[in-house]
Order: sequence, then structure tokens, then C-alpha cells
Amino acid sequence: MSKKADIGLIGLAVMGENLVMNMESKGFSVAVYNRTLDKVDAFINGRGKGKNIIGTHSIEELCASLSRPRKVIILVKAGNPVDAYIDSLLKYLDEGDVIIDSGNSNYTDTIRRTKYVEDKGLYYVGMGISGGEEGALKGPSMMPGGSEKAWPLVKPILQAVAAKVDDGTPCCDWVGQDGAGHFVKMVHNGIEYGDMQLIAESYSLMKNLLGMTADEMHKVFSEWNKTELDSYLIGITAEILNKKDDDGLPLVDKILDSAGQKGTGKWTGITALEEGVPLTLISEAVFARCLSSMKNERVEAGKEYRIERKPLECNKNEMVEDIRKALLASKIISYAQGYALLRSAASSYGWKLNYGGIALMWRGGCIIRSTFLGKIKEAFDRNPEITNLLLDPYFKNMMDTLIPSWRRVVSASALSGISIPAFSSALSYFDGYTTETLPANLIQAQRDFFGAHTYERIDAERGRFFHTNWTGEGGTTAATTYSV
Ligand code: NBP
Repeated sequence: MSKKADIGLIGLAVMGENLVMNMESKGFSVAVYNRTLDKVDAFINGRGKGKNIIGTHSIEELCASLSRPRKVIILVKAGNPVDAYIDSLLKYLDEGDVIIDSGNSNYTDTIRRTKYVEDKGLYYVGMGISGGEEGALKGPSMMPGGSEKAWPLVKPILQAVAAKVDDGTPCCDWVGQDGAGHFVKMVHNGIEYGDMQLIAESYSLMKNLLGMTADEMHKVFSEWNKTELDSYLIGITAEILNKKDDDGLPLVDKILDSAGQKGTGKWTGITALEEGVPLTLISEAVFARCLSSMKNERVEAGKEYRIERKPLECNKNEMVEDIRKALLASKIISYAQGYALLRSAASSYGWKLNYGGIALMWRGGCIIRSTFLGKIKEAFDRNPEITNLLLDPYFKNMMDTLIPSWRRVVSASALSGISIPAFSSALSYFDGYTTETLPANLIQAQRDFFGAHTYERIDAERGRFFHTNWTGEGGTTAATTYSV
């Protein structure tokens, strides 16, 4: 083989094919491989024809066709296939070469794989990628982490193909060690679940509380996209509501209300539980998908209870504006919680995360792209150490203007029997986060009553623990105090 390729890619499915086309269009030559070899030939003779792309039929051939240091992107189904490809690649790559996993791998796998590959003298990059098919082709958001020494080797290619924000800054920058890139991608996906659920709840309120048609809601979402809510997901929602089926009726009304999921939202929720971070909105969004998928059970339960859910008597325009504000307030909560999870994981895993830089990476190319992320970047510019976005002056001022609408929407939905778990749990979190005294004193008393778990007192210094013999029958021995 004469001319060697700049980079290799394994996995010619929707993401892989489009990323190869993107890299080639930016002037990089790419060698490709796929488990089902027919797909290599179909690609080389189809979209890849006449392009600077080399089709290969084995991992050995793929590695032999690359210039040194060799860089190979794996873009396949997450899990065991990634481990299998790493082992195959290690047979043919040398010290200093780079393996990049761009699939939706779990960050704990990436931590393990980084060590595994580094121990063999090579570099490993776990890189989340977002933007779907179109993003992969025209410019995705990419979140690389892993072996830091790999970054200068892959940076020119990755930043060339990534989406760019208005001033030309690429939506791709080094995130941190081992699993940091995939962790940030996981939280991105969790936030995506939250954003989608909030939009779905707004749609449900307009449809069920206000009796609005898909055409009317199309106009509302189009208008909202000119406000602080301007985002990819609000934009596609407006388009979806305008789409007609073959009979001229709205297509959205014919789609079964049972949502699928591929696991990254669930991982975000599990990680939040492990980190002890209240990530209520994203977790509710995951549970809402689970509840939606229990279609048959819901139909049966609905027959038992026969709750009358009728449109509200109210000023429709005012309520639509209340819903918009409730959506914005809940969205601020979701991002505040997501960033709190990033901060906690950074401390647990020793990552030095650039929070403003992460907002910038999400600002373009990816599914959660929005003007709102620019405001988050500015908040971290003002104070890189801020503990919660709710404490930033911009978001504080904004929340002050949104709270009355938010409360009206949550109470109207409760009175009308409309399920809005993300809106209402976000409000509950907000009220809890801003309340000086919560009823946890009673929980501590209960714990001490039945298990001698001890409690701290408001009239003693923190860290000093007391036990009370509540019944007169237990002894004075207390359980050991520790937190899990
Ligand atoms: P898929 O997630 O559908 O994966 C298809 C690829 O995985 C094909 O190349 C397939 O080879 C390969 N593969 C499978 Br499936 N099982 C394999 C095995 N046991 N051994 C070797 N190869 C195997 O494709 P995708 O939607 O392009 O996504 C690729 C990665 O990017 C995934 O990790 C996904 O989660 C992530 N991602 C997807 C999107 C998106 O919008 N689709 C966005 C962001 C990230 P074959 O052709 O031989 O079956």
C-alpha cells in the first residue's frame, strides 16, 4: 500500500459512516473497517467512492494502512465489542499509538480500559460524541478524555471536524483523565432526557389542560424558539407538531405514547445515587419513560380510577406564558443538578473539569445545544468555583421572575390530574434547596429511636453526636456513625 491514511475508523453504522465523510471532507484520509465486511465494500463503492477513503477487510490490514503514530476510532455498539476490538488492535498497534472509543461507553469501562491500554504503552481516549447522524456528518460535539498525551496527536483532526460556535471555537476540547470524557457525555445525555421530558410535559399541559391542537402548539413552540428557550430540541418539537400524516392529520397524535431508552439516562441517575447528588429532574425523566412504557398497565389502572381530566377554565395566553416560564425554571434546575453531579464526580475521581468549557462544547453540534448554554458558560466565567448555578446572579434574577408562574402551573396540573413529574419535582427540589430548616430532624429522631443511629443537636457543635434512650428500655449504646 502506498499512501497511508491519517486515521482509522471501525464501525460503519450511521455514526461511523458520517464521521468518516466529515473527516474526509476536512482533508483527512481515512481507513475504514467493519465487522460485516459487505458494509465496507458497499461504503467504498457508494458514498465513499472517489474519496480519500481506504476500505480494509481485517484489523491487521486497517492498522497497516495508517501513518504513525497510528490513531484508530472505534464507533460501535458499547460494551463487549469495544473490549474485543481493543484486544484485536493491541496485536497490531505499537507503543505511542492511540485507540479512541467514540461510542456511548460507560465511564467506568473507560477508566478500566485507559489503564489497560496505557499499561501496554499505548494511549487511550474515551470520547463522547453527540449530534446524531447530522452532527457526525456536519460537525458533532465531542468530549474526549483519557490519556492526556494523546490529545496533541488527535486534536487537529477532532477539532477540525467538530461543530463550531459563532466565534469559531470548536465544540471539542480536552475534558480530563481516564473516564472524564464519557462521564461528561453521560451527563449530557441525562440532561437531554430532562430537556425532552420538560418539553413533553409542556406539550401535555397545552394539550390536556388548555385543549390546544397540534397546529396551535406548533405556533407556540416556534415563538418560544425566539426566547431564552431557543434550542435544537424546541426547534424540532415545533417541526414535529407541524408534520402531517398521509391523511392530513398531525402525525404526532398517531404515535404510541411508549418511550424507549438506551441506558445513558439510567446510568446518570445511578451515578447520582452513588455520588449522593440530588439529580431529581433527570431521574424523574428516566422514570417517566419507564412509566410511559407500561402502557397496558396504565390503561387498566385508568379504567379503575376514571379520573376526570378536563381542560382548565383560564386565560389561555396567560397560561401558555406560565408554562413557558415553568419550563425555563425547571430547565435551570436540571442544569444546576447536572453540573452539581459533574462537580461531585470530579472530586471523587480527581478530574479537573473546566465547567465553562463543557458548556461551550455543548453549545453547538449536540442535541442539547441552546443559547441557554452560553449563559452557563458566562456563570462559570464569573465564578469558576460556584457550587450551584442557582446561586449565580444571572440565574437568581431569572428565577425570581419565573417562580410565580412555575407555582401556578404545578398547582393547576395537580388540581387537574395531569402528570408533570419533572416540573413538579424540580419545584420541590428548589423549595428544599432554598429552605433553611427541613424536617430531617424528625428523620434523625426516628433513626435514633429504632436503631440508636444518633443525631447532632442545633445547640451543640457540628460533629458531636447524641443518643437518647427514647423508650426507657434501650441502653445507652449507640450505633457507629458513618455515611454511605
Ligand atoms: P450502532 O450502535 O447501531 O452499532 C452498529 C455498529 O456496531 C456496526 O458497525 C456493527 O457491526 C457493530 N457491532 C455490533 Br451492533 N455488534 C458487534 C459485535 N458484537 N462485534 C463487533 N461489532 C459489532 O451504531 P450507531 O448508531 O452508529 O452508534 C455507534 C456508537 O455511537 C454506539 O456506541 C452509539 O451508542 C453511539 N452513538 C450513537 C448516536 C446515534 O445518534 N445513533 C449518537 C451518539 C453516539 P455490523 O455492521 O457488523 O453489525
